[in-house]
Amino acid sequence: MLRIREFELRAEEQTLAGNVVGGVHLAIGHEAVAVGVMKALKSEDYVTGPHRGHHIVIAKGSDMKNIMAELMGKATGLSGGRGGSMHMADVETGLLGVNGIVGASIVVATGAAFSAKYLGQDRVAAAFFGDGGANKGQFHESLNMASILDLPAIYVCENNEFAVETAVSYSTGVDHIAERGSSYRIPGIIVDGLDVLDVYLAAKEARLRAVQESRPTLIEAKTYRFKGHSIGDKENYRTKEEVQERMKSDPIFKLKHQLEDAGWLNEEQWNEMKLDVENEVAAAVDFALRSPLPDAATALRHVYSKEVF
Ligand SMILES: Cc1ncc(C[n+]2csc(CCOP(=O)(O)OP(=O)(O)O)c2C)c(N)n1
Repeated sequence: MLRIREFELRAEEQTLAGNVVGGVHLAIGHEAVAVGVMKALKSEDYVTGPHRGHHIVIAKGSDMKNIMAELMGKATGLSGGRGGSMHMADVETGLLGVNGIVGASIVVATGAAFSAKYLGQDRVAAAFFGDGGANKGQFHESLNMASILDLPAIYVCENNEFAVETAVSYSTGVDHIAERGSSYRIPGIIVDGLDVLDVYLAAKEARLRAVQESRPTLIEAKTYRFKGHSIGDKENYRTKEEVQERMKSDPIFKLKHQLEDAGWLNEEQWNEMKLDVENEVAAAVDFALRSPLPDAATALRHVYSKEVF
């Protein structure tokens, strides 16, 4: 979670310095959701995510150097510098892509779960998406399909209370998105998305259900977006005081205190860990800044599945 937090802070800095191309949506406040779910998954499991996805890509195991380079549109980026912050994929780690199209992550993971079942593979597919994504047709179509076909899928809604400027209480016809699981005979589980252990336990149970019963699960992780929708958001739809208040539930400090109370972490170890993380992310920024842009002659590559140029 510290690695994600540090990455996001440096990504924000690099964006404001003009070194990043395209829109950037920070996941500060979402760290526990990605880490809790990924800890419960196996490395061979498939994962998809939405436009706000750096935390998912990092937690699934991609190298931060390539993630930062992708943000800067560099040839060494995870998607060769062509996708940017919102379109990263890493076949090596099972990340089938974060996606700028709201709702798209849900259908891709449903297809991946179908493939795993069809091929008789012992793997599951998890889709991350926001509360806004849960109001798209793809969400309902996917949950219905996963239910009738008994797919090993895990649907993880990161409910951060807003879709751009629209509050979930205004846009959503249920009190809890998890309730929607019952429309499709899918268990809908609410977890504290600011508590990594709560997320982990629910995800572990969901993976067991997927593997042993080939049945899907809907997890609604209640979290909060500590930064604007994207960098540059004026945040006129909420007050600074509200954000300050909610930041008291920072998931990283919650875990830090739990570890300290258990006697498993002291100040020295904490500082050492922070320093390691700062060095790792500084090296990623340096790598990205020094990397070349893609060769213009390759601009039309990857446009078609068959190389035609
Ligand atoms: C199909 C589609 N419609 C609209 C948009 C514009 N858009 C980008 S992010 C976003 C809100 C998404 O909200 P949510 O799913 O709650 O995720 P969050 O940004 O809160 O993480 C919208 C409407 C889009 N990218 N794709």
